[in-house]
Order: sequence, then C-alpha cells, then structure tokens
Amino acid sequence: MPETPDEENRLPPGQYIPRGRPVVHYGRVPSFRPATWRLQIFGATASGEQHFLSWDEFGELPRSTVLADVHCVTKFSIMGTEWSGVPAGAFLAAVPPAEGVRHVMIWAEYGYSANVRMADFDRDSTVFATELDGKPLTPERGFPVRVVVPHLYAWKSVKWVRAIEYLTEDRRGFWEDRGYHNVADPWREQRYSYQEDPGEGPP
Ligand SMILES: Nc1nc2c(c(=O)[nH]1)N[C@H]1C(S)=C(S)[C@@H](COP(=O)(O)O)O[C@H]1N2
Ligand SMILES: [Mo]
Repeated sequence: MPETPDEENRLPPGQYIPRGRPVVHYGRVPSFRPATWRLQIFGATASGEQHFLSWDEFGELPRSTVLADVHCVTKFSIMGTEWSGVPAGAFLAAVPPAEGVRHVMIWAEYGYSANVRMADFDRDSTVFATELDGKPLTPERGFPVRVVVPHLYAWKSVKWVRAIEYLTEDRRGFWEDRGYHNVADPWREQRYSYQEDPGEGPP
C-alpha cells in the first residue's frame, strides 16, 4: 500500500507497492574481479574506436545522486530509492558517441541486454549506480555497477553492466526481443511489444 498521498501520486497505472524490496533477475549473480573488470564502449563511438574504462578510470568520473522509484513490469514498484554513481551525461562526455547515435544497448554479464533511446539514456536521472541508499550495491542488486533508468520499466535498469554499445539504428535487447515493449514507459503502461505504435521499435 502507498504510505503517503505523495507515494500514491508517484505510482504509475497498474503498479502496487509490495512489502519489502523484491530482487528480480534472470540467471546467476556474477562475481566481480576489480583487476580484470572493465567497461567496454563500442559501436558508433565519436573516435571510431572502441574504448575500455578500468575500474579505477570509471571511479574518477564525476558522480551524482538520484532519488527514484523503480517500476517492474510484473507490477511491483520500489519507492524512494537513492542511487549514487556516474550520471549518464558525464559518461557520454567521457566517451562520446558519434553523431547520429540515437540508441544505446546496455550489456551485462552473461549476455543480458536492454536497448534505450538516447533521449532516455541522456537524462539527469540516468545513472551508472555503484551505491543504493548510501551503501555499495549488494551483489544481487548489481554490484559493482548498474545502469538505472528510473523513468522506464526496470528491466532496462541493467545490473552488472559490462558494456555500452552506441547504435545508429535501434535493435531489441533481451526482453524487448521476448515480447516486451521497446520503449517501456510505465506512465503509458508500455508493457508488451504488441502495444507498440509504428516508429516505437524495430520488428
Ligand atoms: N543484468 C540484469 N539486469 C537486470 C535484470 C536481469 O535479469 N539481468 N532484471 C531486470 C528486472 S526485470 C528488474 S525488475 C530489475 C530488478 O531490480 P532489483 O532486483 O534491484 O529489484 O532488474 C533488472 N535488471
Ligand atoms: Mo522486472
């Protein structure tokens, strides 16, 4: 149940507030090795080359904190979470995309992926989070880094992120390819791919 009228207003249609904070993901929780971890940036980069950020290099990027509600397409919402890490804007400035990049594929360990429109990725609320509520992410929440895109359904908030691919043409990620909506705006209840309007996604 919403605890305050404010929370009620922040709940997108069809969502509910569960007890506790569920953990949801497909597959195993990967382990983190700081010495070999690197974030790969590939596809249509401005330089035309792929880039790698080591754990130390990633740690030198600017940081910010975002207050967000997280909405799972299975209808629970986790309200009032605080994510700290590298904002997408700082990431894009450090490793810029080529002109004409309109989409981003966010890749995790084990091949999980989610595509996000650049207009959704490049927002002040999108963050490469290393902390939840002031504490390092736990392994099951995405340690060491998770991309949080709070204004879209949470399957787009990729845990254990390992690569960012810049796309000039849209391509469906893991769940988008399995019947889920390409855009995934919870306020418009864009849950399933059959709801897509022309232009909202590739086939
Ligand atoms: N790498 C990865 N990230 C993922 C998933 C996944 O299966 N793999 N599941 C997504 C889904 S469907 C949801 S609802 C959220 C759940 O986040 P939580 O476990 O912190 O509640 O993680 C998202 N990020
Ligand atoms: Mo989800």
